Amino acid sequence: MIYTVDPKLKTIQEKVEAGERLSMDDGLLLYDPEIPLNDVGQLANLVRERKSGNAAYYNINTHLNATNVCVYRCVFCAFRSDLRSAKSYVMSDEQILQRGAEAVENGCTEMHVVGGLHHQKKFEWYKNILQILHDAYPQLHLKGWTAVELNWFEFLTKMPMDQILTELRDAGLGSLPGGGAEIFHPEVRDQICEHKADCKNWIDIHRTAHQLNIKTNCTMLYGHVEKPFHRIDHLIRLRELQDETGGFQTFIPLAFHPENTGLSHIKKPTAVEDLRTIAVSRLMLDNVDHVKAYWIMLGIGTAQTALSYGADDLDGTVRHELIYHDAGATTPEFLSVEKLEALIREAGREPIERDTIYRKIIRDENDRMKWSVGEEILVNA
Ligand code: V47
Repeated sequence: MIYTVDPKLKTIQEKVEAGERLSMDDGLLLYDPEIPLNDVGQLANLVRERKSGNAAYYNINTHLNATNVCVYRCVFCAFRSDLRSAKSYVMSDEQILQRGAEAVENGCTEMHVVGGLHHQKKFEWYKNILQILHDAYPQLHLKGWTAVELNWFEFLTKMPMDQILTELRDAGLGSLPGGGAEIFHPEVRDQICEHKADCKNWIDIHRTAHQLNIKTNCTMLYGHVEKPFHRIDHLIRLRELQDETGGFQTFIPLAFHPENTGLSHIKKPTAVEDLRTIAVSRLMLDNVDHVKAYWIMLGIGTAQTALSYGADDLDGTVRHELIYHDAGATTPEFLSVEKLEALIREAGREPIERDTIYRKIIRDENDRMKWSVGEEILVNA
């Protein structure tokens, strides 16, 4: 049920109610500051509840960034390091396995594995990270390597992308995270990360993954030098690939955090901007099932509110997150399941634990994972 919205939104409201697709102009109007945020939010909430009802998803997960050394110097990134900087690190296989052990001990179902493009590491080093983790802890879903890393592996190996992805899948890769998308439009991309994978590379890599039946996520980094036009253009490009393949599971709008970056003069987006971007994304990406309010980045209060502005997922319990914390995020390093569920309930939603590919997890009385609805999965003994 929608209350009265601004008369300028009448056509958009009719389209949303009829399940019709929104255009570039519609997207730009939704970003007009004169259009009340709550009106945009109500429309997004309609779509959100149509897709997910009252459910709000989360998972039990952890991050692994095996190195911060990176050949690229994206101006928005506070995490990367030069090869010889005092800040640089490379984890050993033992340290990586230790993280796997810790993840399993904490009941994690997912490890989010990304990092820098190390000047001296070969494709085999990256593949081996998945292999050793998968061999030791097959119950952990490895969501690993963004399209930017995959594009780097293509450069290193000269192998075709389907072969790279097949080798990684054989080693233990479960799905791809959505990072590295930033803003596709070259007017912006050339200013913030001119050397790395461009829009065509990013889209082609995700298309290849989808063709191999590997699910992926997608993201947009907003709140730096881009304008609303670039954001809507970005969302439309994602929507077009999704029409073709249906392989995106969730969209994650990522708010720029300026501290310790080459853009530290820019102010972090406000909660109002965050909520509007989540709502506009939900409305534009009519063919993507889920929109994540990544609490690490948004802060807990905004993430809770976002569950009524289009988002239906908070990401996870999260441990060892570095990309946002290096860039000034003040959110906790970790949230327990009890805390996450309480936050979701407080926001008026029903918490649902999911695995990485959005199967509902059922646990037994000893908290051991028994089932993902739809398909039996490993018992987390
Ligand atoms: O690609 C880097 C962004 C991304 C900053 O797939 C920054 O489930 C803000 O993609 N301020 C990596 N953003 C994180 C990411 C992600 C996160 C959570 C879940 C998933 C998923 C994916 O973080 C990068 C870049 O867009 N980023 N530096 C910064 N200073």
